[in-house]
Amino acid sequence: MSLTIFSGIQPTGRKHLGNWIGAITQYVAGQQRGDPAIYCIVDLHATTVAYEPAVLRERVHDTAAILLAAGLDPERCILFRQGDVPEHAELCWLLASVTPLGELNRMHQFRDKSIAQRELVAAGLLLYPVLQAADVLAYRAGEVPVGEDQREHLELMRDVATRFNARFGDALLVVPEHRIPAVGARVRDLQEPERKMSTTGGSEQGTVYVLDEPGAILSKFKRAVTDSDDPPQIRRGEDKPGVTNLIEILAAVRGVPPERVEDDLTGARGYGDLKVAVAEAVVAELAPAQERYRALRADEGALEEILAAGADKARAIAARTLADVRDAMGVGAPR
Ligand code: AQP
Repeated sequence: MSLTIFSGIQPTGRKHLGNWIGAITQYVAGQQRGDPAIYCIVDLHATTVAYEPAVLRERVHDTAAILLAAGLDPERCILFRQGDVPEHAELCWLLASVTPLGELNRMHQFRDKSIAQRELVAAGLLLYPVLQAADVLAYRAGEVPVGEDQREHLELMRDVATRFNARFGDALLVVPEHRIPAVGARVRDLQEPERKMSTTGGSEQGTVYVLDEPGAILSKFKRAVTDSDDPPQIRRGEDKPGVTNLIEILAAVRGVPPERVEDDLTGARGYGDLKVAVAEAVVAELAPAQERYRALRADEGALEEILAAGADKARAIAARTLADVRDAMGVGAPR
C-alpha cells in the first residue's frame, strides 16, 4: 500500500538547528519513501500571531530556499505554500465541528503563545491545531514527520479524524501516525537547556541558525551551558541537560547512536572537546546547504514557479478529499 507523508513548516523567523534535525532532515529522508511525500510552507499558520505581511512573503522564500538547499527535490516530492490551496482553510472549518473546544484550550502551544501576545490573542491561535489537522487529513497522509513538541497536536489530529469518521463515515479520513526521530526530536537551547531551541522563545546565543556563519556556530557551542561536574562527565542524564543536548546533537548530525558519541569521547579532556566536536560537525553539515541556499534564494521567480507547480499537484489531491467530506457532511450542492 502506498504511504503518503505530509509535514508542514512555518515561514516564521529564521530556521534553527532544532527545525533542521527534528524536521527538515526527516523530510529529505521521507522523499525517498513517500508516495507522495508532501511538504507545505504554512503561511496561514503564521498569521495567528503578530506579523508583517511583506516580511511573511520574504520568509516563505527563505524557507522554500532552505528546504530545497537541504535536498528536497520538486521532482520527487510536492513542495507548496499552504495559502495557495484554499482547501486547507475550508477543511479546517469543517473539522471544527468535531473538535472539542476544551481540548483546544488545553494545548500547551496555545497557552504558551497566547501569554506572549501583547495586543491580541487571535482566535486563529486557538484553531491552529485544527488547521494543522486539516493540512494532514486533506492528503489522507499516513505519516507525519515532526519534532517532539508537536506530539500533542498530532494526538489531537488523530482524535479529530477518529471523531469525524465515527460521525460521518467510517474510514473517510486516514488517522495518521507521527514519526518523531529517535535522536534529535527535542534539540534544546544552548543557553537554557531546560527548554527547547525555538524561533520565538529562545536566546540568540542559545539558538544555532541554519544560516549562521561557521564562526558564530563555533562561538555559540563554545559558550553552551554544560554543568559543574568535576571531573567533567561526558554522558547523558536527566541531571545533565546541557551535556545530553550536545551529545544528542552530535549523534543526530553524525547519524550514529548517542552511546557511540559517549564511547568516542571517553578520552576527552573535558567539555571543551565535546563542544568543538559538535560545532565542527554542525558546520560541516550545514556548509554545503548554506552555499546552495544563497544561489536558490537569489532567484525568487524560480522559487515561485516551484511553489506554484507544487500547489497544482497538492490541490488535485486535496480537492478529492474535500469533495468526499462535503458530501458526507451534507454541505453544498449534492454531487
Ligand atoms: N527544538 C526542536 N527540536 C526538534 N524539532 C523541533 N521543531 C521545532 N523546534 C524543534 C520541529 O520543527 C518543525 C517546524 O516547526 P514550526 O513549523 O513550528 O517552525 P518554527 O516556528 O520555526 O518552530 P519553533 O521553533 O518550534 O517555533 P516556535 O518558537 O514558534 O515554537 C516541527 O516539526 C517541529 O516539531
